[in-house]
Amino acid sequence: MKLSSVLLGALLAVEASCAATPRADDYSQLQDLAKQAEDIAKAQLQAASSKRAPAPPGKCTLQNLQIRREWSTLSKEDRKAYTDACNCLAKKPAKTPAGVSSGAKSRWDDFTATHIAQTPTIHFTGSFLTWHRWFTWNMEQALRNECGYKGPMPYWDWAQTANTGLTKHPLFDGSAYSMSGDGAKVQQTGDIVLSQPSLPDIHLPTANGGGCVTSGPFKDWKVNLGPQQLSVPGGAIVGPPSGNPLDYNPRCLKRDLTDWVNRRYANASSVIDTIRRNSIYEFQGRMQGNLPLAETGGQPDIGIHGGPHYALGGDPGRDVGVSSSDPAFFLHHGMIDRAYWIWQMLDYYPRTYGDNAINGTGTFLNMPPSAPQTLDTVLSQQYVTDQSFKIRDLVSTTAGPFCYIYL
Ligand SMILES: *[C@@H]1O[C@H](CO)[C@@H](O)[C@H](O)[C@H]1NC(C)=O
Ligand SMILES: *[C@@H]1O[C@H](CO)[C@@H](O)[C@H](O)[C@H]1NC(C)=O
Ligand SMILES: [Cu+2]
Repeated sequence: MKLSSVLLGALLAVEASCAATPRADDYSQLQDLAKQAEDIAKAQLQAASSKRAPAPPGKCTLQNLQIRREWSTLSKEDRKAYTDACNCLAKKPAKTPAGVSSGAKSRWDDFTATHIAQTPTIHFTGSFLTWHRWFTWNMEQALRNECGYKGPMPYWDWAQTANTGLTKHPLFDGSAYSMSGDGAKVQQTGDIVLSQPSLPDIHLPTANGGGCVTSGPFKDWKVNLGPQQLSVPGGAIVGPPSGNPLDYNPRCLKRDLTDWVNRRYANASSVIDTIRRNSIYEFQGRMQGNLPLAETGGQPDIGIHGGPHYALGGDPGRDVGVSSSDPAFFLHHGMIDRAYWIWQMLDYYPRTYGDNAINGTGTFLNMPPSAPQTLDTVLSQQYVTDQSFKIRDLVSTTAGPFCYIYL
């Protein structure tokens, strides 16, 4: 308590001194906030260990803390090790019973089947941030424990790709050290149209891809499940051919890397504007693009969560439930989790365990209406893992099962 108020005081002093000096651009503001978050997290771990009590087994310390890093800062070898592990996991047998999902053929598909099945109870709910934090961590653990990957989950910094252009960035340049690049150019006619109750429709342009990914580590990747609700050019929404998104429907990975969408919804200012929101309601609402228009400057928005999903484009990029079948999903959710972590660290206790820690019910936009979720709500990710956790155990990146921060 005492420590955090000292840190908060220091933080406010930093902010005050910033206001007096010329204003840094939004990207460097974002890096400054990340640095503050890092310092606060490390000071907390330092304080916890300075009691000199032997740490209980499994406890997060400065010694075993993992640091998650942005893709382009990894060595080529480390990038290759990551994509090799993804391809390995896509060859391991599924744990999901065929009676639950006949299309789940691999361990990777266990993740997507879980994400599809739970889509109505993990998006626009109280659990959105913690569920996806744990999901991303479960992928990191599967890559490490089942496929020999040694590093932490990398992340996609959309504020960078908004500047460089997606295909110009090492993440999506299509090389052997990327997450593969754009899809082949196919004819796409009409916009992508997104609808939400009580908000105007949003029209997104298409770009220069739309077809199968042609180079890099994932050129032979298979999307086995879905579509569930795939937005296609012209405004239609396409469902599964069999009627069940968990059925087997193998197809290539399609992308339509769309700089316009990345720049419009997930540039550095969008990230800053999200992190500067005070309440969890505004923070996660700004992130998912479901705040009332009065709170988004009169323009409907899809937020820093929706923006990069639709900037990936294609199939499954434009399909909420199946989106985790594009390997880039987990790097996107790494950055979502990084924004959540930075936001939490800037006012740690209230935003982690206190009255600003959770807001929302257990159903998509509260449809159908359901009870508010709390820190005692239990989350499951069967058949990704047999473990289940209370949300309370998933709110800190340095407690519960977790021990990581971001650079
Ligand atoms: C960057 O993000 C801000 C805030 O979301 C938005 O208003 C602005 O239009 C975006 N910039 C571009 C170039 O689209
Ligand atoms: C979330 O916060 C908003 C704004 O404070 C509030 O109106 C709403 O009732 C809260 N939702 C739940 C489920 O508590
Ligand atoms: Cu999701």
